[in-house]
Amino acid sequence: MLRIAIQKSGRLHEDSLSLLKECGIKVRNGNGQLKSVASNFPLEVYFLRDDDIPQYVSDGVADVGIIGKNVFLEKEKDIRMVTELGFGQCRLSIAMPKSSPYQSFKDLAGKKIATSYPNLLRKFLEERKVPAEIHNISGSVEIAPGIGLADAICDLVSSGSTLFTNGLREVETILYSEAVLVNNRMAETGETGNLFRKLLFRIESVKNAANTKYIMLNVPNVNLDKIFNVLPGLKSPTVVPLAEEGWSSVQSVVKEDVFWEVIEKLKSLKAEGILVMPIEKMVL
Ligand code: PRT
Ligand code: ZN
Repeated sequence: MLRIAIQKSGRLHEDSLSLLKECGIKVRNGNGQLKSVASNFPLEVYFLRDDDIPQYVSDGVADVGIIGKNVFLEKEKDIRMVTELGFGQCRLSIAMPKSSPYQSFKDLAGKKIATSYPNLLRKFLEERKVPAEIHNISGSVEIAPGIGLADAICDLVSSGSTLFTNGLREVETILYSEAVLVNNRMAETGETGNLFRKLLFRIESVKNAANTKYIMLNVPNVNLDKIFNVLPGLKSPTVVPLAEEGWSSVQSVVKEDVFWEVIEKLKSLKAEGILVMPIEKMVL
């Protein structure tokens, strides 16, 4: 049985469960449950506070975990980061009251900075040889400057609206973070290792499919070569002749971020009947 620790509630909870679901693993998550056994994969799921997950994984109570990269790097436990998961994106930044002058990190010298990420902040300051005071607090870091507890903060930011409503502006970004899969050394050995590789294979297939679309279109044969340049696909596009003389149907895979650009080019090459479909899994 493979044991995975995920966040009990909070920003990573839903996406962690969704990822397991997309991997074809059914997990029931009742109210306040501490653990649950998947019905169709030998997986036990532990629901924990994200801060506790690194310890549980390093102690071997759980084999695998899903946490923010920020927590992985801050906790400095004996666990390894296996892969990024593409959700829970945020950044760890230093912010100061809007009115404070700020030109470079040198201006942090002598300042008191409130944070729940003392290790990551210390590293940032030490690397730049900036003598600043770190004030370690847990929770509601953003109110520290307003109540005179600190001159600056170092906290997670996603939309920036928390900083904005507290009259703060971001001055330095220490780390870009997202959810990551972590494990301990033992999780890669024996029967646990086999199950872990099975889970990882499914996760990679789900990740490969994310942000890609399957596209089908009809094109005049005279433009096929130009169309191939626009549509690289996995190996090469699939081409099937149409009943109508001089035309073919082309099928390929397109990355979401260049999608509209590709469509415009295809249209200018006289492509017709363009169909776009979501891809659920991509096994490479
Ligand atoms: O109870 P537990 O300890 O498990 O939960 P928690 O409250 O410690 O964590 P939670 O659920 O807030 O965050 C879990 C993980 O989500 C973090 O470790 C990050 O990896 C990731 N994440 C992504 C974020 C954010 N975005 C985020 N915006 N974690 C926290 N925030 C907070 C931030 O601290 C600040 O208070 O949201 C506020 C800023 O948000 P914006 O949108 O106003 O900028
Ligand atoms: Zn937490």
